[in-house]
Amino acid sequence: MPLQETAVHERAVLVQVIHGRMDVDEAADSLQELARLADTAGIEVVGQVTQRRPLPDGAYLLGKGKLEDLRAACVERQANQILFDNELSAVQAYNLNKDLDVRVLDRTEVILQIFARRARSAEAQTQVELAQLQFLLSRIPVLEAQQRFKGGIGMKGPGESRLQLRNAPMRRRIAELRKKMETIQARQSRQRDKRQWPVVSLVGYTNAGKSTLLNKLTDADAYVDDRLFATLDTKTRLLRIEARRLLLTDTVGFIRHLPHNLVASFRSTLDVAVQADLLLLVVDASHPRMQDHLEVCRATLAEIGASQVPALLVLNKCDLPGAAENVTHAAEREPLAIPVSAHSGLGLDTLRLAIVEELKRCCTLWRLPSATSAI
Ligand SMILES: Nc1nc2c(ncn2[C@@H]2O[C@H](COP(=O)(O)OP(=O)(O)OP(=O)(O)O)[C@@H](O)[C@H]2O)c(=O)[nH]1
Ligand SMILES: [Mg+2]
Repeated sequence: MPLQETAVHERAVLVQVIHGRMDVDEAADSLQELARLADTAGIEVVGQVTQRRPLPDGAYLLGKGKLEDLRAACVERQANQILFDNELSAVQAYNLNKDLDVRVLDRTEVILQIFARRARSAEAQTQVELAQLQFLLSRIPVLEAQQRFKGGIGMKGPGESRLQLRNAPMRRRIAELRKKMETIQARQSRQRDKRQWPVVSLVGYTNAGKSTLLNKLTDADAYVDDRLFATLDTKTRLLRIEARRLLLTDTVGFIRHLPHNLVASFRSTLDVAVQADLLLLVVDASHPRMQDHLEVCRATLAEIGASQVPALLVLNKCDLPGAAENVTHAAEREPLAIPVSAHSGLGLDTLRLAIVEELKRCCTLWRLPSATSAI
């Protein structure tokens, strides 16, 4: 469901600067992804401006000429927002917002906006608020530097102390939220220690079909949508295989350039993956950039400390025509990958068997009698 809460109709021009050794095809896919993120955020995309340059401009990211093109495109298309696919530095964001008449956001801010509007549980809301405050704090040095300049070089000007006073409640709130998250994490960890059944976590790129797989395997009713970041609140369901039980958990999807603040703030949600006995790493096999998605997932798993958790690679959406080529290529590089279709049910029996084999091998809980006892 798109985010309909926005009162003003939001119309955006997308911007991307391709520089250095950036892969052109991956950049094109990333821009398409930004358009989908905008759609999820309820923002209509009305145009796009791209530029190739050896190095990004330190002050504006774009060159001066392109900046004027962008200004003209906004007027012509009646855009009230500009969304940059590149991450903006605090200085670039400040300059662009000051010089252009419309609101300027980068990819990180668009993702944060989606998370802020979609988070439903208290836990997800706390995590999002923490990420937002940390993001805001990262943008403040420029304002501080300006105030310092006004107060005199090398001196503590009145502006700086005003800003510090303004920051103080923000820092206090961050400390409060961190404490709250620590309490939640400690509670979750105690619950996990008491668990009787192995935990298998569905992880993977956003829109790969994790929630659909959870629903199909366990008769659950997790929210499924052809939009990015449909799931922000994790769901756990009991899965029975061969008269044994395990817990299957859905998680937040990964995406390229996932903001680090968000990863850090979503620690308690992502810990479901770190603490799992087995991961089902799900990718959309029908996507032309499947291999990039897989690399992003593995890098994110490493970032959250889950790269040592045993994992089965699941190639989903094999019912779609685009999947055949990816599956053939993957078979060479990843011989243990399991092609499935959560829609048609293809490959799900193989997946169940593979889960059992892997748990037998790596999970002591699976061998305990409790895994078969009555609920
Ligand atoms: N054709 C096809 N579509 C699928 C399959 N599995 C899921 N989908 C579709 O892919 C879209 C995304 O599915 P979700 O289950 O919401 O994906 P997700 O990985 O949970 O996505 P996020 O929660 O956003 O990270 C939906 O439109 C699903 O109907 C499949 O096997 N085949
Ligand atoms: Mg989902």
